[in-house]
Amino acid sequence: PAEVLCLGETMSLVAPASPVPLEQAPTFTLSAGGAESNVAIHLAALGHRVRWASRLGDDPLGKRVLGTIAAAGVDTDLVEVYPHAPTAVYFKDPGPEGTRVHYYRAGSAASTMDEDFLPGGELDAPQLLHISGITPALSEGCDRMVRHLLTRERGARISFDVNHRPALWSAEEAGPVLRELAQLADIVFVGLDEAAVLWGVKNADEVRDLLDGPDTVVVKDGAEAAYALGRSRVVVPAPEVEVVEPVGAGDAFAAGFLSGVLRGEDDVRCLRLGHVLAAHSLRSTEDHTTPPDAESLARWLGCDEQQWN
Ligand code: KDG
Repeated sequence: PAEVLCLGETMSLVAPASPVPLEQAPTFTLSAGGAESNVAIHLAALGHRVRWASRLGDDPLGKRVLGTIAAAGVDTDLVEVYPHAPTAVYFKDPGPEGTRVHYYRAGSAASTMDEDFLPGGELDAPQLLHISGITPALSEGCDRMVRHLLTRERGARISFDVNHRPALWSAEEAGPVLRELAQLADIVFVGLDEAAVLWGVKNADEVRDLLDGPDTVVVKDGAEAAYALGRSRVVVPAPEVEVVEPVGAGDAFAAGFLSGVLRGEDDVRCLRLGHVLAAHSLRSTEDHTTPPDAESLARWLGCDEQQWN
């Protein structure tokens, strides 16, 4: 049985082969991009048994997405192919101010999911169910599905990455909804910059005051540090990284942290694993890359963060 079930939309991802703006880029790669399936792919690469569930269109892009995720070692048995709506597409547009994304996802197959998606038992097997704040922004049905998952009686702990996507909904609209949903989860990931925009908070402790429901709140303060605020309060500084392209690093961080949770590591080592995977992802234009091998992971985990840079 899978240890983790990740649930959410995955799109076909068109990205410039080198980090230049979409308008000028001469060549592109076509891959699969979705926050939750990115987490699944990282976890599979780290040796975990992981499943991804979603809906895809009955089209070549959907087949390609499915093939990519399955080839990464993720169980895709629960993925539904839906004949009445297409697989979504998005483009990455790297620029001097960071990477912008352009979505072609309204009315996609995944946006038709609702509270009847994945009945009963299928959700109970995993130790962790990983979902994100992208899903409730996709449609009313998807919003109901997420609420249903968070409020039903459950065996699995729920990991919720806040993942505010401004291209889908404004901070005014998203703020109260994402706070309400995050309060119902067990482990929450949120960027400090994102929390500042959504909720007007200034530091990690203020995030924790606002989110007192989950047993662990992980606050990522960009290139500075990450905090795990639970029964204890732990801070681990981030390693120095030369950033090639940032999209997808949050998913890598979540996967690293969750891998630590599954291995029964303490919060410090969970945060370190998060940083190591995020650093790896920041150096690539792809959403997911091969993670560091077991030997370098052990080396990172074993050394004190003062020695990181
Ligand atoms: O975290 C990366 C994701 O944002 C990206 O792969 C696409 O899932 C995605 C989204 O909805 O933005």
